[in-house]
Amino acid sequence: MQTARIMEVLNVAEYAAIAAAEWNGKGDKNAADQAATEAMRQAFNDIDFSGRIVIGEGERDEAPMLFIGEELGRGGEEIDIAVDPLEGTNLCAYNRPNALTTIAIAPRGALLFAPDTYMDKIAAGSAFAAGGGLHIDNPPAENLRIVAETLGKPVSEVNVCILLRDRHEGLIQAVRAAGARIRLIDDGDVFGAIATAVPGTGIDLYLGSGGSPEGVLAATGLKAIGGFFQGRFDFGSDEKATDKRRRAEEMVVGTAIDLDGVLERDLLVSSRDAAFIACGVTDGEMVEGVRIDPSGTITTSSIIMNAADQTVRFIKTIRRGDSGLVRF
Ligand code: VTB
Repeated sequence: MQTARIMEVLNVAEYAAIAAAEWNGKGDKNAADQAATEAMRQAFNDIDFSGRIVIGEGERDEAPMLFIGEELGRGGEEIDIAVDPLEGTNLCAYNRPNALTTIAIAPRGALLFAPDTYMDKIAAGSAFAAGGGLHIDNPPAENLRIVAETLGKPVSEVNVCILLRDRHEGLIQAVRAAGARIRLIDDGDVFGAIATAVPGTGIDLYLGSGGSPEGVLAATGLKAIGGFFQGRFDFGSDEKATDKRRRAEEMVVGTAIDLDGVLERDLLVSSRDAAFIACGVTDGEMVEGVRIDPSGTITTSSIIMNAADQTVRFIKTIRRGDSGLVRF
């Protein structure tokens, strides 16, 4: 992605974060999500490109905006877009760390249309670009041994990020039995997966099942900077499972996706060119949240992972307030 395009999309993520941050700690996750979604859509529509949502707020009949298939922008370069306008709506509503606005972009056709189902995931940073033996089907202890060996530290110092969910009880027990540390998160597994590639977060490995759309977003960032990601759809076994699988079958027609197979990073994001952009809403280890100075100056912090120029950028943007002054 051209740097100029990236900056335009960064602007979109920033606008969404500023809109969502109004709701930090206000206990209303739906209002926060709606604010982020509306701001994101408006800002995308100001760009001279032909954007198409492949991962968004839902299907056309269930989401009023940023629905799958929605066309955005004023026309131009054809780009596919995956968004989670507010990743961690609860994190924002309760002012907990790491609520982000997230966007992935890639050339038309490169991002998987992810079905609305869970995905088992394993993610790690660029020390594992070639995998190094990591595999979603390995027992956790084996993956932990590989991470420890590659990073040159004992398993007892390996830090694994896992979503705090009942379905992860067995996984958590296995990781504890192996002796590793666990960073349990309430929500926000895009952060959890991406954080494996960002020094300073302290997270070495991400394991567990979260949303499939969030999987594609994380895979884009990890691909852009040479990290490791594998997934596998999990349709569950309840009464909705058959319906979910049927919808997923429709979505992957004509692709190389095996609904029960291992989803390698490059199946989820098939182009060499791709970028992941996230802006902080609440404070976190990777980026800070939105700051609004009494003068009205607004400061946002974002991360951009861009495959085209093989960069990771941490960007702090300061917007002048009504006073017209920039206060640092
Ligand atoms: C994750 C996480 C999200 O949903 O994908 C998770 O990244 C999965 O769903 O922030 P469950 O909550 O049903 O486990 C979120 O927590 C919320 O969308």
